[in-house]
Amino acid sequence: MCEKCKGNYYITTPIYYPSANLHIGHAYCTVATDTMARFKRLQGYNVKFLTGTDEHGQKIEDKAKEAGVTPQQFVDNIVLGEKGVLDLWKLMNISYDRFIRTTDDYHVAAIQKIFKKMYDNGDIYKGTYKGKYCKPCESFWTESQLVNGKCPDCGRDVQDAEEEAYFFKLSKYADRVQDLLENTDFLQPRSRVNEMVNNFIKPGLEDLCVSRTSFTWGVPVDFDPGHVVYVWIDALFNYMTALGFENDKYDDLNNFWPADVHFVGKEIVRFHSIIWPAMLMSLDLPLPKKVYGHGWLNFNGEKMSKSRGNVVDPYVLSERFGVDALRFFLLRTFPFGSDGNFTNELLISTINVDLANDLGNLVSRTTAMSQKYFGGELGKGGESAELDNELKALATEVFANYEKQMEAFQFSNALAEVFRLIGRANKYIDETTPWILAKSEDTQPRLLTVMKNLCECIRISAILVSPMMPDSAEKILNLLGVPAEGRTWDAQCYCADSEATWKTSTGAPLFPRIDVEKELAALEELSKASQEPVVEIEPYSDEKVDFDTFCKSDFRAVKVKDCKNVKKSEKLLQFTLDDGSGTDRQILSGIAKFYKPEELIGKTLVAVTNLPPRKMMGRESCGMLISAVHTVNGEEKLNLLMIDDAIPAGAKLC
Ligand code: ME8
Repeated sequence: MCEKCKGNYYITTPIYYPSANLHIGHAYCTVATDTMARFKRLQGYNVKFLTGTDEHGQKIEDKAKEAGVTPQQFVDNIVLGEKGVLDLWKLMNISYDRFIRTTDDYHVAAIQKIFKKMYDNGDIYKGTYKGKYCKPCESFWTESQLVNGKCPDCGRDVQDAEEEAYFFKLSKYADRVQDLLENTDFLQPRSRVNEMVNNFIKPGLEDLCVSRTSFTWGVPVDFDPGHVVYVWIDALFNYMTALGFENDKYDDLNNFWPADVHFVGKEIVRFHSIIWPAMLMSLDLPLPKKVYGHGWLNFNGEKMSKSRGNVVDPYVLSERFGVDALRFFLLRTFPFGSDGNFTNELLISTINVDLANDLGNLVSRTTAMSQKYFGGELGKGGESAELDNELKALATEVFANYEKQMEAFQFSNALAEVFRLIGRANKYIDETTPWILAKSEDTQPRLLTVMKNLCECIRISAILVSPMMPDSAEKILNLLGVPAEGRTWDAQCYCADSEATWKTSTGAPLFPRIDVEKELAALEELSKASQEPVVEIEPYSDEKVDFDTFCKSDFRAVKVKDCKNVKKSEKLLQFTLDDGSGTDRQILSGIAKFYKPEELIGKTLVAVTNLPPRKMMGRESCGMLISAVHTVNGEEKLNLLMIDDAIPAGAKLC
């Protein structure tokens, strides 16, 4: 630990499955972890922020097979390829200190040693696995754990599984894990403790199957060929191998283990709060200080997935709104421990209200006035008033509350505090009316102090939002000309007295206001364009038609000699057709919505010619043209049946 540091701080995200479908929900946890890491660095901690990818397992093996590549090629492409995992974290400005891939050699070798150690100490033993397996979740379940016969985590079908396997003596640690959960702050938020104890521990913890033989894409058990280590054992130990546990690649265990916090999504709390501590207990290793189980982001009330279109694609969203605005939205809007409902309306209104109106306006009004009244140079001197003390007191209070909320991972509450100060500062402008103070020489000293107070409120707010919006905070501090020493955590004390000076400048609006209607329409279009179209066809008829009746229908090739719209009808087209008989045939068809008459002239179509003539809009129609009908995303589509022009008019179709 360096002398100036407050201490070491180790924080992790779950390591992601490199499937091609990373959406904004995946980015949520990593953005939150990044924010916490930046906050701790700001406070003066020596931070290690770990993220990475969880690359083994049957799911990956299957996907690679489908794609016709090796599993290693498959994961390499998704981790390192264009718009892959690494690109995404770059885009989202994720300041990780280390990135682990579970296919890294040092990790694989370490997992083999770890597995052997637990085998040697008797906590891993060989048996036969009989039960259910959920492939998408890579989870084993007993019959009693299933919900309506399906995987209790994802609700999908499970498969029967029976094979020789190694087991970890999870049951041996049930009491110790229960005690850890119930009697310490290990698992947060507290509501998750009951869920774990009541749903998993109290019904009886069974030993965990920790090896597989039915596929090969995993860490091989080196003392028993054919077995690969269960992917969750491999994945969970990443938190320690990335620090150098059982390998020489790194040497950070003494400084950073135990971890200060693992941030994880709620569906993987079970692995992190039951299996993970039990395995660490087996190896007599210190336990992480905390596991925090955050909620899920849903999209328009439904579980988020990339198949819902690219409106949940972080690339699309950050291109339209900016990375900082997106990061801010995720943290400001949804309490970290609960589920949240992501909607485009909410995203746009948060940007407009908080960022454009409140913060953006405060910065642009202040810097514009400082420029106008003082040429951007706020020198020494000034005149204070009672009102200033209120601002100062609020800034001090906000700072303390913010810190408390951040320590509890309550990012939305922490930001709400900052916006109390921003709102108060905007009101202070209205109360002090700088434009009136500017009119008289006598009120210049007061005007100077007002401007300095505003700059100070903005400086403090910018420091406090910097973990969430690093680039924007830097831009704001640059506009205020704040030197490096004024950007630190310790520079929080409110200082707008007569000695303070500022050199401000003006710039383009930081958060331009978004036209809600226009943007929503554009997003809707984008979403439609990116979604798999929903094609619907008419249901099949159960009613049978006898063969002889069907054969009576006279289908003929007909050539369009003329085609025109029928006056006063939006629907009808009037066709003059050559049907090979030497006399023109007239057919009316309600397809004007789908074709322009001139497009059809000369085409060879199919008509049923022996239907009784019908009158439509006073004109006779002798037959019916055949077309294909279906709907795409609820919209009716129609295509006339067009056949090869080489087929002569009148040819019978049978
Ligand atoms: O679980 N909202 O990987 P993963 C919020 N490899 N969080 C979401 C989300 C949403 N809509 N969708 C996904 C794994 N997540 C394992 C972890 S750790 C040793 C191994 C979160 O790629 C999810 O909750 O399926 C999880 O925390 C993370 O994204 C990675 O999910």
